[in-house]
Formats: sequence, structure tokens, C-alpha cells
Amino acid sequence: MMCACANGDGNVDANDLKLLNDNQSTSKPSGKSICDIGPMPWGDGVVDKKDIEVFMEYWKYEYATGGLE
Ligand SMILES: [Ca+2]
Ligand SMILES: [Ca+2]
Repeated sequence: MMCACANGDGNVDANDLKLLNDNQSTSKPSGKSICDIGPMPWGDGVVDKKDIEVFMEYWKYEYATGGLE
């Protein structure tokens, strides 16, 4: 399963959102950037607002399921 945790610490939180913002408009081969999480399922090689949107969906899901305090 893909993880939306951009910095790899296992938590989907504000730190990941910051990392995504910091990496906006960077491009790497698809699947090579840990920030490239959208569009589903494996990203498109570019970090942009679509990745933010995917991240926010994960974040909301984590809250909805009690995965985060
Ligand atoms: Ca994280
Ligand atoms: Ca992307």
C-alpha cells in the first residue's frame, strides 16, 4: 500500500504538508520522489497541487478513522 507520509516518519501530519509545499514544482522520475503521491495511485513525476489534494484526503481519512490524535 502506498503511504501518503511524505517524510517517511509513519505519521500523516503537518510536517508532511510542509514538505509537500517545500517541494512544489519539483519533478523526478515517477515513483522516485517521496513527495509525489498524486494523482492516485503512484503519482505523475511532478510535485504539485494534485499531490497536496491526495495528501489532504489521507489526512482527513486518518482523522476520520482515529489514526491521529
Ligand atoms: Ca510524516
Ligand atoms: Ca504528483
